[in-house]
Amino acid sequence: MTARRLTPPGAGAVAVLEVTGERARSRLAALLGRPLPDAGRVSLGRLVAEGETLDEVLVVRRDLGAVELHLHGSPAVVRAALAHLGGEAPAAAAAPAERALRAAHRAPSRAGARVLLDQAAGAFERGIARLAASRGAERAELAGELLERGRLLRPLLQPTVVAITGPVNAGKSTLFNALIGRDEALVSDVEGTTRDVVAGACELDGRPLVVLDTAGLREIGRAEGQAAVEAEGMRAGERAAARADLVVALGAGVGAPVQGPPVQRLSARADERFGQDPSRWPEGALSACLAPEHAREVVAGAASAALGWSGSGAEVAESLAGLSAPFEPWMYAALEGALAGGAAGARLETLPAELARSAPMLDAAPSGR
Ligand SMILES: Nc1nc2c(ncn2[C@@H]2O[C@H](COP(=O)(O)OP(=O)(O)OP(=O)(O)O)[C@@H](O)[C@H]2O)c(=O)[nH]1
Ligand SMILES: [Mg+2]
Repeated sequence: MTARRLTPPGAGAVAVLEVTGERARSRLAALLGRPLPDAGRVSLGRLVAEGETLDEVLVVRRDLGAVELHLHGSPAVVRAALAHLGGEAPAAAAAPAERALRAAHRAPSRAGARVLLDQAAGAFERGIARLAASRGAERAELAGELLERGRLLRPLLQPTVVAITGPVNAGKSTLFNALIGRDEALVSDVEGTTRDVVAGACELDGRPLVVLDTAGLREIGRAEGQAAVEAEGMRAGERAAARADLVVALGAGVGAPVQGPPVQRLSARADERFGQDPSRWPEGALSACLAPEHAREVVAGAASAALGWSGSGAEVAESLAGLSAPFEPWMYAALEGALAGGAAGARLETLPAELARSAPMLDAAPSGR
């Protein structure tokens, strides 16, 4: 019997261990002093070892056969439980359905979790079986469909990094706060308020984002003292923007255009120039102060245009319901590689086996921690 953590190392409200191996169920039942619940059921129990109660736990028998123990999330309790459960298992290779289930546990969006749960429930395997049963041009077509679904799914599983740039006082931090829904970045009418790159997570139209607020750009004279600090902040902002998936540039461009990611120019503080009624503002104008919800919509529209998104995350999940979709980055690369060789290519021949292979969990905790 061994156990492996399904939750990340460290303290938390709960820690979930998956218990597997020889006689795991009977030995676990002995530690709990009662039979395990039936498959698909949950029960409350006490984990007792050598007469000492380690924790009150939820025992979950998953349909896939594994048993989960949901402990309280103290690292000391988890260490003691692991010691009595046969130690921590090294990360084992898992089939795609199992990996999809694990990925669903930590999916950054509801829509993404929904598609992953479908993959865990058999959609992925059905798609691979169809692929395996096909030949030549038909297989290339099926692989093309899989790749297209992967492209739709990816922004639901991997946050899109959006950097907000522009001159000082453009309203970047105000927009940042409106997007993440909290007043986290400092806002003031002092030019050069933001120095560090500030990151915040949010969902926009059901897609997960990481938004970066950056230092405002302006010409500064001699780079000494405070000015040197501000100049360093501007450079940090430019580096962050160059690595982002999308740059939202507020106001007329000051400084060089960013290399790399697509840039959408929007005009902030629209109330000051166009009045109080958002329906009268030109396209791309926003006021995160006066109309934060409208500002979120404007950014969502800009992101969709630049990144080729169509529909909301929930609509994408709906369109993929019950269909197989690749969900790990290497799967997209495998599909692209196989398709690049054409319908008669050797990689298309081996593609079904390649996609169906077992692989380690991406988030496996290093053993010994
Ligand atoms: N009227 C109006 N004022 C705004 C709007 N957005 C921001 N402001 C004001 O503009 C000033 C600057 O806003 P910030 O969000 O701090 O601007 P910033 O671009 O982050 O500035 P730096 O960090 O200095 O580069 C503050 O006084 C805000 O209250 C808006 O939509 N309408
Ligand atoms: Mg700012």
